[in-house]
Amino acid sequence: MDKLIISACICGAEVTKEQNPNVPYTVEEIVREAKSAYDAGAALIHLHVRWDDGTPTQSKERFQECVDAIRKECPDVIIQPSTGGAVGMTDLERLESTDIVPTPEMATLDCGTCNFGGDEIFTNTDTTIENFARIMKEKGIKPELEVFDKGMIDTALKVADRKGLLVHPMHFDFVLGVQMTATIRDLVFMAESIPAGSTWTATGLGKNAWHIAAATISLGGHVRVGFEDNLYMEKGVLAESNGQMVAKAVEIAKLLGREIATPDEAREILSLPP
Ligand code: KMH
Ligand code: ZN
Repeated sequence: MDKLIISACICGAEVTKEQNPNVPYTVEEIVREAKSAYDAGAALIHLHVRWDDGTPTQSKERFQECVDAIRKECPDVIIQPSTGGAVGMTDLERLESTDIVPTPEMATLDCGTCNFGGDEIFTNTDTTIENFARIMKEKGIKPELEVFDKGMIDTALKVADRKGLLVHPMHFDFVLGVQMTATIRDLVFMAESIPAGSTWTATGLGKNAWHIAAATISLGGHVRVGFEDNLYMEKGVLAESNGQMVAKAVEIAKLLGREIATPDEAREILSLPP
């Protein structure tokens, strides 16, 4: 089994300080959270950014500022900007995060449209997916294929892979508990539904975070934890930092006998250039 890559989704676009005061908004807070995750064992930071008042943004300038500041504290960490942004953003806005310098090693590529709670719809048409895949391929960015259910794996293959827009091996992130239930049966179903040779990460939203992490570590997948997906260490106990959640994932891995990948080991596992 490969060493375990821990991704930290430190900020997100939806969670707020009202829900957990440790959710970062400012550049300083985002760097604090990235460093806490990195110091605890995260090899990869999945990055959204905010304006100081908490409003999510895909501003290229804000991404550049945050990435430059994170880089000073976490010199070798893999930084993976979101191209999902927040519900309602245009495709052009969302792609701004890929325009930073140097070009990011990875970025997310969301592979379908889904309900996002209440009246919110996170829209990713086939045209959007194809365009994002083409742009990432042209720029040499490895997409993390965000899939919220099995149909999105099929969509990624139909819309992008069959047109030669995805470089193999592919990397998927299973986001369970938004559109699809977060059961172990579903996790195994997802892991068995991706093309042979692909790598995968999984995350369980909210109360699903920890059983999905434990099962994923056992199955040989990689794990994503952080404020974007979950604000609690356990029922009723708010997380103090992303680092605290990464440390819990490290502890589970240790109990299960799985070693943790450094950023450079993660690059090798994900077939990223060294
Ligand atoms: N905030 C969601 C609308 C991604 O980062 O690519 C989209 C999202 C997925 O978080
Ligand atoms: Zn995200």
